Amino acid sequence: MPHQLKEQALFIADAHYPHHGDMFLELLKKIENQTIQTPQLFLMGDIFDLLFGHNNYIKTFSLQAIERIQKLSRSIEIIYLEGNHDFCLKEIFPNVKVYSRKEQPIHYKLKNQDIYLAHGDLYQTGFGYNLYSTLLRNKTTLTLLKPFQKQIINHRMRKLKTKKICGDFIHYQKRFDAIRNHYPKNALIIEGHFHQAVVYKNYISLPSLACQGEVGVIENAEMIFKKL
Ligand SMILES: [Mn+2]
Repeated sequence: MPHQLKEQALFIADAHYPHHGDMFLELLKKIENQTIQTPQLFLMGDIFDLLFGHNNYIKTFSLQAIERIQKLSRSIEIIYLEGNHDFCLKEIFPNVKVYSRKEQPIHYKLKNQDIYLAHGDLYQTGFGYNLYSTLLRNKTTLTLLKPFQKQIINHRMRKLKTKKICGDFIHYQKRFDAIRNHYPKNALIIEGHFHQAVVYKNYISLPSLACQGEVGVIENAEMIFKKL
């Protein structure tokens, strides 16, 4: 039985924390002090610009946000779909329902409507990308890389900090149609990853918190985008 999406469910996608501002941290604070009330928080991937498990050094860049999610996950339901920048998260967030790329998409219902959720990098990515993500999201690889971790992570974080991640995705129709082909025609697909904040046929490309500064919210059984 698929789970139900709840009224006022909140979808945060592509915050790319700790770069691109403090909006993600502010949102977590507001949820914690109940300025924003939600029964169900979906973290749709690339919430962190770089975070993975089995490594303590990478956590030092995002400690405040990590601790807030850990704390919040003891009081509300948090579902975390790993992205291409944040993975192997189960050991970091034991009380969060974490879904790796391999475990996506996840099937939900919104009343009678079938909903499929994924970060957005499941299909149409190519062999190289698939191999790269399988290798990188592997405990052994992460352990082997440990002696070089500071250099690799510092270098990566420096690059990511200045990377331009916002912009219009030209010809997104073709890509979104290709993704849509993997799903039942009458289902609704909700993904992040593309930073577009558009609804195209039955495909919802969520806003990126880093780019549009918006989140998705379920109101009257429909997904709307808004600033909080
Ligand atoms: Mn992504």
